[in-house]
Amino acid sequence: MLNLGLSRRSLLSLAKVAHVSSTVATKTTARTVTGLHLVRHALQKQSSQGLHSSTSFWHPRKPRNAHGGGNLRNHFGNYTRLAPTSLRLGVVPPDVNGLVPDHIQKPGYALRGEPSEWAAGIPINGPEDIEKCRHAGQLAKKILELGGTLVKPGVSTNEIDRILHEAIIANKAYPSPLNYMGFPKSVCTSVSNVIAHGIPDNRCLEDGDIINIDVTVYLDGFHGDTSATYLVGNVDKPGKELVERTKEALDEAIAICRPGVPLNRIGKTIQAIADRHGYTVSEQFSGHGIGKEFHCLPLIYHHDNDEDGTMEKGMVFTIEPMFCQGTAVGVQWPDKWTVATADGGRSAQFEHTIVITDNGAERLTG
Ligand SMILES: [Co+2]
Repeated sequence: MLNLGLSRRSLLSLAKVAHVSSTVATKTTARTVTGLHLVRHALQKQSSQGLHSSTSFWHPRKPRNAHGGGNLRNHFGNYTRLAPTSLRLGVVPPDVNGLVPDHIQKPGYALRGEPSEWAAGIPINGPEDIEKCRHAGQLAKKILELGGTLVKPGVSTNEIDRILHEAIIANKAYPSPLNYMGFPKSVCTSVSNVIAHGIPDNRCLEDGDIINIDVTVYLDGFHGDTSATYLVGNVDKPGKELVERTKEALDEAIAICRPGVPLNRIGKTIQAIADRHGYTVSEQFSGHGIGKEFHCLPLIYHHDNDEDGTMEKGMVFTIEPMFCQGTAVGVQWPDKWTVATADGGRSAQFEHTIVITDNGAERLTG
């Protein structure tokens, strides 16, 4: 779970989606305007310039909120689009002391919510640290699999969060997302048009949803991070294909990893698969180094990129591509966490933590 903000390329594709002239986007810098504000800004410009407005973009026919029920048919398929249920800004940070027993070893940010500064370089892990990453990774895998068994219509994402939280604690680990920069829950649950960082709530899963469950655990001083997208009941064909292709992209990307390979080969591999099948790749989130820290270098971009850096034995990082049906540009909800596609299309994600070995890569969460 690492939000990079909007890239310049994303801004340009947002302009395309909103049918706004590209001058609007080029005048707007990625760092000064985010998410929803950016969209509003673009649309104000758009109306003041009397340009054609896209109804499917900003006003999906009869927008329904997450609790409204009923399926919404649109050109991306047959599923319910989620929308914010509150305009309250931000979230209330969790009561970590009330939720996690004293005997559980907590990461440095757990009580204050502030992660530490990043180290300048990419950590190279020795055999002992890798073994600990493997333990954390294998627990994350087990918890995610438990999450998968809970996915069915009628189950709330709060319920999934509660059960996984208890299971993580029972295994003497800490749920890494809890109070990471104030995140209020123990796992992320991102449903249908939510790209990432969805917050578990009392919405019940519906037949036809897809849901990504993102699990990170902190065990014996090391984090392990994995996620998968599950089908809820009967999902339409475009939804199933989106999920399958995203998983395929992660598998293909892991398959090219070994010492000496440029890190940017990961993004090129993933982008090629997305292009072949007509999907877009989120550029707002990246994979990341992981180990003693939840997030560290290297950043792993999933889109076509020319960043520097070469894989070395002992590097531990995540690969976690997000494919989208329409635009990959996301807007952030008022909760300041949830990022959903700007056009309401669905997004799927899969993630593993891997370590670079002598002649390939091992899935620590596989
Ligand atoms: Co991650």
